[in-house]
Amino acid sequence: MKLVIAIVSNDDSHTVLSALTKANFSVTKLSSSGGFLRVGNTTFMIGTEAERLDELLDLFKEYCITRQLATVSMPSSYSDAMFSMLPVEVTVGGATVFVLDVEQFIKI
Ligand code: 2BA
Repeated sequence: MKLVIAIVSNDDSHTVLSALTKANFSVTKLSSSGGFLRVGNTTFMIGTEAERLDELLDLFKEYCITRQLATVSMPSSYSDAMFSMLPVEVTVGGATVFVLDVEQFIKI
Protein backbone atom coordinates (compact mmCIF):
# COMPACT_ATOMS: atom_id res chain seq x y z
CA MET A 1 0.00 0.00 0.00
CA LYS A 2 1.09 3.58 -0.67
CA LEU A 3 0.37 6.90 0.98
CA VAL A 4 0.28 9.76 -1.51
CA ILE A 5 0.66 13.30 -0.22
CA ALA A 6 -0.17 15.78 -2.99
CA ILE A 7 -0.02 19.57 -2.76
CA VAL A 8 -2.14 21.36 -5.36
CA SER A 9 -3.36 24.87 -6.07
CA ASN A 10 -6.68 25.82 -4.48
CA ASP A 11 -7.85 26.64 -8.04
CA ASP A 12 -7.59 22.95 -9.00
CA SER A 13 -8.53 21.32 -5.70
CA HIS A 14 -12.30 21.11 -6.32
CA THR A 15 -12.06 19.45 -9.74
CA VAL A 16 -9.31 17.01 -8.79
CA LEU A 17 -11.13 16.08 -5.57
CA SER A 18 -14.29 15.33 -7.54
CA ALA A 19 -12.32 13.15 -9.96
CA LEU A 20 -10.58 11.30 -7.11
CA THR A 21 -13.77 10.49 -5.24
CA LYS A 22 -15.55 9.54 -8.49
CA ALA A 23 -12.72 7.06 -9.14
CA ASN A 24 -13.28 5.61 -5.63
CA PHE A 25 -10.11 6.86 -3.98
CA SER A 26 -10.38 7.65 -0.26
CA VAL A 27 -9.10 11.15 0.29
CA THR A 28 -8.35 13.46 3.20
CA LYS A 29 -8.19 17.13 2.25
CA LEU A 30 -6.14 19.57 4.33
CA SER A 31 -5.94 23.33 4.06
CA SER A 32 -2.28 24.31 3.81
CA SER A 33 -0.10 27.14 2.61
CA GLY A 34 3.21 27.33 0.77
CA GLY A 35 6.33 28.64 2.41
CA PHE A 36 7.43 30.64 -0.64
CA LEU A 37 4.27 32.36 -1.88
CA ARG A 38 2.61 32.18 1.55
CA VAL A 39 -0.79 31.73 0.02
CA GLY A 40 -3.25 28.94 0.62
CA ASN A 41 -2.98 25.65 -1.21
CA THR A 42 -4.52 22.23 -0.69
CA THR A 43 -2.86 19.05 0.53
CA PHE A 44 -4.46 15.69 -0.17
CA MET A 45 -3.59 12.48 1.70
CA ILE A 46 -4.60 9.35 -0.17
CA GLY A 47 -4.03 5.78 0.91
CA THR A 48 -4.21 3.42 -2.06
CA GLU A 49 -3.23 -0.02 -3.26
CA ALA A 50 0.13 0.16 -5.05
CA GLU A 51 -1.50 -1.20 -8.22
CA ARG A 52 -3.64 1.95 -8.51
CA LEU A 53 -0.78 4.44 -8.13
CA ASP A 54 -0.42 5.18 -11.85
CA GLU A 55 -4.18 5.72 -12.19
CA LEU A 56 -4.04 8.15 -9.27
CA LEU A 57 -1.09 10.10 -10.67
CA ASP A 58 -2.84 10.34 -14.05
CA LEU A 59 -5.77 12.15 -12.38
CA PHE A 60 -3.41 14.76 -10.91
CA LYS A 61 -1.74 15.16 -14.33
CA GLU A 62 -5.14 15.65 -15.96
CA TYR A 63 -6.68 18.11 -13.51
CA CYS A 64 -3.77 20.13 -12.07
CA ILE A 65 -2.78 22.78 -14.58
CA THR A 66 0.48 24.75 -14.44
CA ARG A 67 0.35 28.53 -14.87
CA GLN A 68 2.78 31.44 -14.67
CA LEU A 69 2.20 33.89 -11.82
CA ALA A 70 3.86 37.29 -11.35
CA THR A 71 4.33 38.01 -7.68
CA VAL A 72 6.72 39.63 -5.24
CA SER A 73 8.75 37.35 -3.03
CA MET A 74 8.20 38.00 0.66
CA PRO A 75 11.24 39.19 2.64
CA SER A 76 12.34 36.84 5.37
CA SER A 77 14.02 39.68 7.26
CA TYR A 78 14.22 43.46 7.20
CA SER A 79 17.66 43.39 5.56
CA ASP A 80 16.28 41.21 2.75
CA ALA A 81 13.36 43.55 2.10
CA MET A 82 15.07 45.97 -0.31
CA PHE A 83 16.14 43.13 -2.59
CA SER A 84 13.28 40.69 -2.31
CA MET A 85 10.26 42.91 -3.02
CA LEU A 86 11.08 42.88 -6.74
CA PRO A 87 8.52 41.12 -8.96
CA VAL A 88 9.34 37.51 -9.76
CA GLU A 89 7.57 35.07 -12.05
CA VAL A 90 6.90 31.63 -10.65
CA THR A 91 5.24 28.55 -12.06
CA VAL A 92 2.27 27.56 -9.93
CA GLY A 93 -0.26 24.80 -10.21
CA GLY A 94 0.53 21.27 -11.23
CA ALA A 95 0.97 19.02 -8.26
CA THR A 96 3.82 18.33 -5.87
CA VAL A 97 3.48 14.67 -5.01
CA PHE A 98 5.19 12.52 -2.38
CA VAL A 99 4.70 8.74 -2.51
CA LEU A 100 5.43 6.81 0.68
CA ASP A 101 5.37 3.09 1.45
CA VAL A 102 2.81 2.27 4.14
CA GLU A 103 4.01 -0.18 6.78
CA GLN A 104 0.58 -0.78 8.26
CA PHE A 105 -2.96 0.40 7.50
CA ILE A 106 -5.27 -0.06 10.47
CA LYS A 107 -8.90 1.00 10.91
CA ILE A 108 -10.17 0.73 14.48
P1 2BA B 1 5.13 27.52 -2.29
O1 2BA B 1 6.22 27.23 -1.34
O2 2BA B 1 4.27 28.71 -2.00
O3 2BA B 1 5.77 27.64 -3.76
C1 2BA B 1 5.00 28.05 -4.86
C2 2BA B 1 5.84 28.04 -6.12
O4 2BA B 1 6.87 29.02 -6.01
C3 2BA B 1 6.57 26.71 -6.36
O5 2BA B 1 5.74 25.82 -7.04
C4 2BA B 1 7.78 27.15 -7.18
O6 2BA B 1 7.43 27.32 -8.55
C5 2BA B 1 8.07 28.53 -6.62
N1 2BA B 1 9.12 28.50 -5.59
C6 2BA B 1 9.08 27.86 -4.42
N2 2BA B 1 10.19 28.07 -3.70
C7 2BA B 1 10.95 28.88 -4.45
C8 2BA B 1 12.23 29.49 -4.28
N3 2BA B 1 12.94 29.30 -3.15
N4 2BA B 1 12.70 30.28 -5.26
C9 2BA B 1 12.00 30.48 -6.41
N5 2BA B 1 10.78 29.97 -6.63
C10 2BA B 1 10.26 29.17 -5.68
P2 2BA B 1 5.81 24.27 -6.74
O7 2BA B 1 7.23 23.78 -6.73
O8 2BA B 1 4.86 23.60 -7.67
O9 2BA B 1 5.28 24.09 -5.25
C11 2BA B 1 3.92 24.31 -4.91
C12 2BA B 1 3.74 24.14 -3.42
O10 2BA B 1 4.04 22.78 -3.09
C13 2BA B 1 4.68 24.98 -2.58
O11 2BA B 1 4.12 26.27 -2.37
C14 2BA B 1 4.73 24.17 -1.29
O12 2BA B 1 3.55 24.38 -0.51
C15 2BA B 1 4.68 22.74 -1.81
N6 2BA B 1 6.03 22.16 -2.00
C16 2BA B 1 6.78 22.18 -3.13
N7 2BA B 1 7.93 21.50 -2.95
C17 2BA B 1 7.90 21.03 -1.68
C18 2BA B 1 8.79 20.24 -0.90
N8 2BA B 1 9.98 19.79 -1.36
N9 2BA B 1 8.45 19.94 0.39
C19 2BA B 1 7.27 20.38 0.90
N10 2BA B 1 6.37 21.12 0.21
C20 2BA B 1 6.68 21.44 -1.06
